[in-house]
Amino acid sequence: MGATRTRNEQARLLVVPAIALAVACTGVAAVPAIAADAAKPVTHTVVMDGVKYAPDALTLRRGDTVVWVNKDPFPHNVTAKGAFESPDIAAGKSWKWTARKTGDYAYMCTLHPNMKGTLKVE
Ligand SMILES: [Cu+2]
Repeated sequence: MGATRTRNEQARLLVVPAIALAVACTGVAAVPAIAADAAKPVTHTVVMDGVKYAPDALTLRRGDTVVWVNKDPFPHNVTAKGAFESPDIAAGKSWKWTARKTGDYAYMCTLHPNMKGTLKVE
Protein backbone atom coordinates (compact mmCIF):
# COMPACT_ATOMS: atom_id res chain seq x y z
CA MET A 1 0.00 0.00 0.00
CA GLY A 2 2.91 2.32 0.65
CA ALA A 3 3.99 2.04 -2.97
CA THR A 4 0.52 3.07 -4.16
CA ARG A 5 0.56 6.12 -1.98
CA THR A 6 3.97 7.10 -3.27
CA ARG A 7 2.79 6.73 -6.84
CA ASN A 8 -0.29 8.85 -6.11
CA GLU A 9 1.88 11.52 -4.60
CA GLN A 10 4.16 11.51 -7.62
CA ALA A 11 1.16 11.82 -9.92
CA ARG A 12 -0.15 14.70 -7.86
CA LEU A 13 3.21 16.44 -7.95
CA LEU A 14 3.07 16.33 -11.74
CA VAL A 15 -0.60 17.21 -12.07
CA VAL A 16 -0.70 20.21 -9.73
CA PRO A 17 1.92 22.32 -11.56
CA ALA A 18 0.25 21.40 -14.86
CA ILE A 19 -3.09 22.71 -13.58
CA ALA A 20 -1.47 25.82 -12.14
CA LEU A 21 0.28 26.52 -15.44
CA ALA A 22 -2.86 25.90 -17.48
CA VAL A 23 -4.94 28.11 -15.19
CA ALA A 24 -2.37 30.88 -15.41
CA CYS A 25 -2.47 30.71 -19.22
CA THR A 26 -6.11 30.01 -20.02
CA GLY A 27 -8.29 30.55 -16.98
CA VAL A 28 -10.05 27.97 -14.83
CA ALA A 29 -12.68 26.27 -17.00
CA ALA A 30 -12.39 22.53 -17.76
CA VAL A 31 -8.67 22.22 -17.08
CA PRO A 32 -8.93 20.17 -13.85
CA ALA A 33 -11.17 17.62 -15.60
CA ILE A 34 -8.56 17.03 -18.29
CA ALA A 35 -5.79 16.62 -15.71
CA ALA A 36 -7.87 14.19 -13.63
CA ASP A 37 -8.32 11.92 -16.66
CA ALA A 38 -4.58 11.21 -16.90
CA ALA A 39 -4.71 7.54 -15.71
CA LYS A 40 -4.70 8.52 -12.08
CA PRO A 41 -5.48 5.51 -9.85
CA VAL A 42 -8.97 5.50 -8.36
CA THR A 43 -10.23 3.83 -5.19
CA HIS A 44 -13.57 2.02 -5.53
CA THR A 45 -15.68 0.97 -2.56
CA VAL A 46 -17.68 -2.25 -2.34
CA VAL A 47 -19.98 -2.48 0.67
CA MET A 48 -20.72 -5.84 2.25
CA ASP A 49 -24.21 -5.54 3.69
CA GLY A 50 -27.07 -8.01 4.02
CA VAL A 51 -24.73 -10.85 2.92
CA LYS A 52 -24.22 -9.16 -0.46
CA TYR A 53 -21.48 -7.21 -2.18
CA ALA A 54 -22.69 -3.86 -3.47
CA PRO A 55 -21.97 -3.30 -6.25
CA ASP A 56 -21.52 -6.98 -7.04
CA ALA A 57 -19.93 -6.18 -10.42
CA LEU A 58 -17.29 -3.52 -10.86
CA THR A 59 -15.07 -2.42 -13.73
CA LEU A 60 -11.78 -0.79 -12.91
CA ARG A 61 -8.45 0.05 -14.43
CA ARG A 62 -5.10 -1.45 -13.68
CA GLY A 63 -3.63 0.44 -10.72
CA ASP A 64 -7.02 1.11 -9.17
CA THR A 65 -7.76 -0.06 -5.64
CA VAL A 66 -10.93 -1.70 -4.33
CA VAL A 67 -11.87 -1.31 -0.68
CA TRP A 68 -14.42 -3.76 0.70
CA VAL A 69 -16.20 -2.38 3.76
CA ASN A 70 -18.08 -4.80 6.00
CA LYS A 71 -21.29 -3.20 7.27
CA ASP A 72 -22.76 -6.49 8.46
CA PRO A 73 -22.54 -7.36 12.17
CA PHE A 74 -20.50 -10.50 11.40
CA PRO A 75 -17.37 -11.30 9.37
CA HIS A 76 -17.03 -11.73 5.62
CA ASN A 77 -14.09 -12.27 3.34
CA VAL A 78 -13.17 -11.60 -0.28
CA THR A 79 -11.70 -14.64 -1.98
CA ALA A 80 -10.64 -15.08 -5.60
CA LYS A 81 -8.39 -18.10 -5.43
CA GLY A 82 -5.05 -17.47 -7.08
CA ALA A 83 -5.66 -13.73 -7.39
CA PHE A 84 -6.52 -12.29 -4.01
CA GLU A 85 -7.67 -13.69 -0.69
CA SER A 86 -8.56 -11.46 2.22
CA PRO A 87 -8.55 -12.64 5.77
CA ASP A 88 -11.95 -12.67 7.45
CA ILE A 89 -13.00 -9.03 7.70
CA ALA A 90 -14.70 -8.30 11.02
CA ALA A 91 -17.86 -6.21 11.37
CA GLY A 92 -17.08 -2.58 10.68
CA LYS A 93 -13.65 -3.33 9.19
CA SER A 94 -12.38 -3.11 5.63
CA TRP A 95 -9.79 -4.68 3.36
CA LYS A 96 -8.26 -3.36 0.16
CA TRP A 97 -6.65 -4.78 -2.96
CA THR A 98 -4.91 -3.03 -5.82
CA ALA A 99 -5.41 -4.43 -9.32
CA ARG A 100 -2.06 -5.08 -11.01
CA LYS A 101 -3.19 -7.29 -13.92
CA THR A 102 -6.03 -7.00 -16.37
CA GLY A 103 -8.65 -9.72 -16.45
CA ASP A 104 -11.94 -10.89 -15.05
CA TYR A 105 -11.99 -11.91 -11.42
CA ALA A 106 -14.84 -13.83 -9.82
CA TYR A 107 -14.74 -13.70 -6.06
CA MET A 108 -16.83 -14.92 -3.16
CA CYS A 109 -17.09 -15.03 0.59
CA THR A 110 -16.04 -18.50 1.73
CA LEU A 111 -18.15 -18.02 4.88
CA HIS A 112 -21.29 -17.43 2.76
CA PRO A 113 -20.83 -19.24 -0.56
CA ASN A 114 -23.86 -17.54 -2.12
CA MET A 115 -22.19 -14.16 -1.63
CA LYS A 116 -20.46 -13.49 -4.94
CA GLY A 117 -19.00 -10.63 -6.92
CA THR A 118 -16.94 -9.92 -10.02
CA LEU A 119 -14.25 -7.45 -10.94
CA LYS A 120 -13.25 -6.58 -14.48
CA VAL A 121 -9.82 -5.00 -14.65
CA GLU A 122 -9.17 -3.20 -17.94
CU1 LIG B 1 -19.62 -13.58 4.14
